[in-house]
Amino acid sequence: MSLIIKGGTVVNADISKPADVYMENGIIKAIGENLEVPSGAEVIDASGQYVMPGGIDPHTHMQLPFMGTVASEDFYTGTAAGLAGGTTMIIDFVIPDPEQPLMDAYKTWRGWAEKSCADYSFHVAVTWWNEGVHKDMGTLVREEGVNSFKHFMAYKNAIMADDEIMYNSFSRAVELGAIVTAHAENGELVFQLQKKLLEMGMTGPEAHPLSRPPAAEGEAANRAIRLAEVIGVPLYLVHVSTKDGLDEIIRARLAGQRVFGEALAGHLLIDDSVYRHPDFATAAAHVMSPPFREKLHQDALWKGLQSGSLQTTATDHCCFCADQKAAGKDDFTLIPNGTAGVEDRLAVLWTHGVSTGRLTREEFVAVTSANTAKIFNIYPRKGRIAVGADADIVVWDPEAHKTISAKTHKQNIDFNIFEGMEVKGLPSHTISGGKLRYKDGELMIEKGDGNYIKRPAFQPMFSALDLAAKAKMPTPVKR
Ligand code: DUC
Ligand code: ZN
Ligand code: ZN
Repeated sequence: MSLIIKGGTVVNADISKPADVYMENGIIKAIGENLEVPSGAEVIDASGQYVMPGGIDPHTHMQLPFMGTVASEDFYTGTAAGLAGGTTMIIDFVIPDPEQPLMDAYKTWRGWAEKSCADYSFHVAVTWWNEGVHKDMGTLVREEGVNSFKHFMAYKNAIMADDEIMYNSFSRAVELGAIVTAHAENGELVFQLQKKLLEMGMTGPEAHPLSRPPAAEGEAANRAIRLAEVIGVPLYLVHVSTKDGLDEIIRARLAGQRVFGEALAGHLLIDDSVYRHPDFATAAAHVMSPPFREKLHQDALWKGLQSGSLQTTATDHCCFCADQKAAGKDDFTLIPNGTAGVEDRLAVLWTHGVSTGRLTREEFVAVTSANTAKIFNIYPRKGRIAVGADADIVVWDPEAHKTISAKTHKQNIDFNIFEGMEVKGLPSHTISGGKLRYKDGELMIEKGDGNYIKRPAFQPMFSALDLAAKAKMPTPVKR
């Protein structure tokens, strides 16, 4: 199976140049101007278009069992919607129930994901702690290609990781050469504020952002960062939604700490007024955590991306339809948290990032694929158009435009948070594993086309505690 893209401009995170790209059996074999068309190769004309690494969405939740229901988008429909938007890989989350062995949950998610039609990988959440979790983390890193572990600092009485769990898990991650990630919100504060708001009679979605103030993110971001600092583990903060969280990242990075931050397309573009919409269904459709914020935070997040203080973009794609959201009609804390976006991320970031001059084309590639591939250790196999890399490519037509709508999107959800948004710049073709999977509105996919991507561990590091012990810990006073 061979394919050649002719006449486009190849855009990588560091450089752009006019070049044809030839691929065979899923791997890029040649890049150069005026390549000859090998006999039998399928030809894609990319004149006037950009040839970029396929998007990697490092934060999705396909068919997640959550808050008493199951996300409506499964691994097949979700990866298909991603391909339609130029995204060729997702990193989803295995989320064990407390007391469930990590390996059991991991095998369950692997089974669900077999129907994916684009490549996928998994972060694994640490929601509880015992010796078995310690052992399973080792198996996941050494045998299964998992190099990142997630910690939910919110969702008290469910999946929340307290400081003790984080201490144990962060310390184990250092030994294994893994990176830790965190959903940074102070779960106790959120829990107490939810109770208080309900007692005050505030039962509607307008109470959702009030129960999760920016300070709750700032505090948790700082706590995760400080734990990671002492333990000496690299940390990736998912869905940074506030200036408060971003400021903690900036401070830590200036101090030399390996801390990374992710921005969601939704947080960059939607503000908290959506929760005050008079129609319950519309307001509830926007309920996700952390919530959409006041505009000042959007400005900060854009600046964070522009300056490199935030490195990646994602969606937290987690779909619940109106009938599922209705579970919280009389109590906002029961509205399943989640919104969609895997199909729209690239188009909205191009439109509001590149077309506005906030990001260059190369920076767009950095924040939509290359940086994620680097942080999660699959670069340059993914996130780069290079000889030897996987042939996961989006051919991007900067002139194509559309109006985003739930009526026409491919995502399996009855609502789109970007409804009515005009976007200019869309994929004309998406190639995944060297095969054309999407062309001008049509998907050419089958269940199981995608592969599980192992992510190797980083060089295991000594923990800061070990180093401190060797270097500077005082010897006990003898009496
Ligand atoms: N936030 C959401 O909105 N949904 C899933 C999990 C999360 O942290
Ligand atoms: Zn989260
Ligand atoms: Zn999430």
